[in-house]
Amino acid sequence: MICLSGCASSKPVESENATQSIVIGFSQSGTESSWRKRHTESIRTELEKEGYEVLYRNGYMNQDRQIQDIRSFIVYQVDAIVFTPLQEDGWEAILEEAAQAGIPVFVVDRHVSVNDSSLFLTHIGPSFKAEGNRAGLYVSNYFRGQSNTTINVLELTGLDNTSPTQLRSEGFRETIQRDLAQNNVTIQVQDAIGGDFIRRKGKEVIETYIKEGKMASIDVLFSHNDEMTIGALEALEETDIVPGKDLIIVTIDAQKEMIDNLKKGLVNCVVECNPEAGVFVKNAINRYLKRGADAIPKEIYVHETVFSSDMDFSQIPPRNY
Ligand code: GZL
Repeated sequence: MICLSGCASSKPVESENATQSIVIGFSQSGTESSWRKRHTESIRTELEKEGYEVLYRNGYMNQDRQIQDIRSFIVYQVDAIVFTPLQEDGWEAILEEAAQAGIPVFVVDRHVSVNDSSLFLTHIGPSFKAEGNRAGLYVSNYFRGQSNTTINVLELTGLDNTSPTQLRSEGFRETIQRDLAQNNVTIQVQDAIGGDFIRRKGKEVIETYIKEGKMASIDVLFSHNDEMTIGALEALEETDIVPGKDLIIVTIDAQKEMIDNLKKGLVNCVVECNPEAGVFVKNAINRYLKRGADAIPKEIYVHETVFSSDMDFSQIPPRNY
């Protein structure tokens, strides 16, 4: 049996050279973060190790370009399409073209919003809502010992119209107020401002917030990804705010640079978003080729965890991104 949980998979039953003829079209959304670059490398490496030919296209964070890339895979008559959508909507037409051509689509990382879910075979990726839950639980636990106070959160959100942004926000709001009512502690999101998952925009948002004299009232920064957090830390260097102490910082991805910041005490909690999707994608494609579409679940979650300043840092696995 081929696992779908990231374990090594057996090669398809056919002869070794059977996979030589298999061509996979891989449309990636962009290269905006170290996380995204590792995500790309993980998928390409695992599929090529399996003997598949991978046609890789970078969408440069442009949906029209991604649609053109997918159309080129259809014209080329690839055997399968691996697709990491930039945003949630606007994919119905091109996915119908792939379905008409009889080409299975494996959606990886962010979700697509389509009326007909048969237009893609499966979604392989993180549980973004769980990531938000973990961030919120850290914050509610951090302030558990306090009473009769209000904690203000500034949320630095990712790209609009994407499932990580939507679900991380939902998950965070679900858990920030956990078990605090009895101590009369209120944790509230004072502002949620978009930084598009990009370092430069994360820095600009915090610089503006500082200029407007609002940063002093903020107790917690919840940032949807490490790139924006790095930008925020750069902006804070121009103030007397001590990150990790005056300002509690919770961030998502767990890029190496951010784990280093955790160890230095510059941030307090780093929620892992696992970019190592390659093995999961490879196993799902192998299973499809060997046993058909019915053998593939609609959702395949990648495993991930959370790191914080009060843990034994030697337990943090090396970061490949
Ligand atoms: C989440 C992924 C996000 C990362 C960011 O799976 O879509 O996009 O958290 C990246 O680093 O930009």
